[in-house]
Amino acid sequence: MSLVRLKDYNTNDTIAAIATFLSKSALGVIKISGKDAINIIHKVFIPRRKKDIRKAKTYTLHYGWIFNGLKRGKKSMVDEVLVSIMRKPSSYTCEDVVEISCHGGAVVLNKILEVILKQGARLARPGEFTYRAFLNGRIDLLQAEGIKTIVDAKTDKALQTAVSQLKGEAFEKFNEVKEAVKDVFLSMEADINFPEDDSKVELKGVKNKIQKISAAIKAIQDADKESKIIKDGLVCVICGKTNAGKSTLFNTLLQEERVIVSEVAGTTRDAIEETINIRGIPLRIFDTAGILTPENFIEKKALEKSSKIFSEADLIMLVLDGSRPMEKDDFFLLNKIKNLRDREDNGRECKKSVIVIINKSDLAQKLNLKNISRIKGFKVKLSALCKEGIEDLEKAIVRAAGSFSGKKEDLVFLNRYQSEILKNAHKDIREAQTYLSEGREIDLVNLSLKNALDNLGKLTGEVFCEELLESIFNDFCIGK
Ligand SMILES: Nc1nc2c(ncn2[C@@H]2O[C@H](COP(=O)(O)OP(=O)(O)OP(=O)(O)O)[C@@H](O)[C@H]2O)c(=O)[nH]1
Ligand SMILES: [Mg+2]
Repeated sequence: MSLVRLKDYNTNDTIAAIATFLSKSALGVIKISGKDAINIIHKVFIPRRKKDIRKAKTYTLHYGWIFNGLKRGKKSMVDEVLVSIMRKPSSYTCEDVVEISCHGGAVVLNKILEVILKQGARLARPGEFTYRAFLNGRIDLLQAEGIKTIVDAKTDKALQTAVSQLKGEAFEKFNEVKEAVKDVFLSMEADINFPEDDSKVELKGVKNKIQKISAAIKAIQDADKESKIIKDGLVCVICGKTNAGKSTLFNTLLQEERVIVSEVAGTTRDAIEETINIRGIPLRIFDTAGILTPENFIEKKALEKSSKIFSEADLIMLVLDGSRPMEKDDFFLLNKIKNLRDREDNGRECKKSVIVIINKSDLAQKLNLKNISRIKGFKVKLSALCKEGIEDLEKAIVRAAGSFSGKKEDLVFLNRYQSEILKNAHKDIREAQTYLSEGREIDLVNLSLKNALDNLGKLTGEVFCEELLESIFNDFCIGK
């Protein structure tokens, strides 16, 4: 979809769009919003009871026919419909809104839309209805993001969180932080302007307040990260040496023969992604190549790909072959995971969960479990081939994901741009902290606080930011 610029969202005209899927379905809905919405429907609608639709009260339903708007007659009829009238300001957009419920199907929907456009409505751009709701003050930007998430929700949990965001809870959270920053900023400002005043700001108190603000922003950032997992899925990589049974496990989890499995070492070359829902947690699961010492170009590429996914994954599932003693490649991967963990302990890496899987439990076991005792993480014995022990793995996945999935009331959905702005606000606050601890001029501290205020204001919608608006509304579908 091409990028829509904010200037294209003219708010003076009347917009229309198909709001439902363009496929064979029982019902379809077309929305019209704007000052001419009711006039337009009047020109193309024949109510069964010969009432004037222009006089219809708000929140009323009208049965009748859409015709082509030219000549009334049997041939010009397009569809039998129900028209709902919602007058401003109590509508989705706060403007006059008309919704036409017609029969589903691409032809009829397109035909009705065409008739409406001919009467002077303009085809709505992505998210334009919601954009008008925002401009007219009915929703804030965080609620807009919440609406988008409701539409995109893949799991119950994502839906619940998005709904609470829609109720304005996220806005409250950001507003609280912003007010706290404003408080400190104003007290310092007063101190700069009236230095002779007795009420000199007490620096220790200020430091404490800023510390609290920093922690509050950090908490929202953590919640944002968790929410992204709930929304987009936990990125999970299946790694292990060749022939460990990675692809077999991948297929078993997917419950289909998605990838090729064979006793030839190096069967899987590419990284293959699928999304599955394990007990309510969406997993973006990757099967990767087991090759660790590439001998040709393809194998080199395969290794590069699996390494990249390994580094980006939230959850690592290391598959070991229980029917064989540990080998060089197993040790290599175990060490890689251990190093990662050590870096995490030093706070230099973001947290990853690890599940060590001892596969082929149906065969005689030759793997020395001592070798994996030093790895922190869940350990599961299973047979991917015989589908035994898969329940235990699922339980481990849920527990591993548990370290991500916080309480739903703490979560918040932000788009990438919003996350970036929040990150900048945090940077500003940390800068203010540094200046304070270095005993720098109050002016300098306040400059950082001012920047933080600006960034937080963008998130609450108080500060106009074109790029942010575009980033939100561009991602909407047309008709929302
Ligand atoms: N007995 C037994 N054999 C298994 C099990 N899991 C996998 N295998 C066999 O092990 C061989 C390798 O399995 P794959 O799933 O292709 O292994 P992989 O780890 O994906 O291997 P590469 O793609 O080459 O890295 C196949 O012959 C599988 O049938 C298991 O639980 N028990
Ligand atoms: Mg494979």
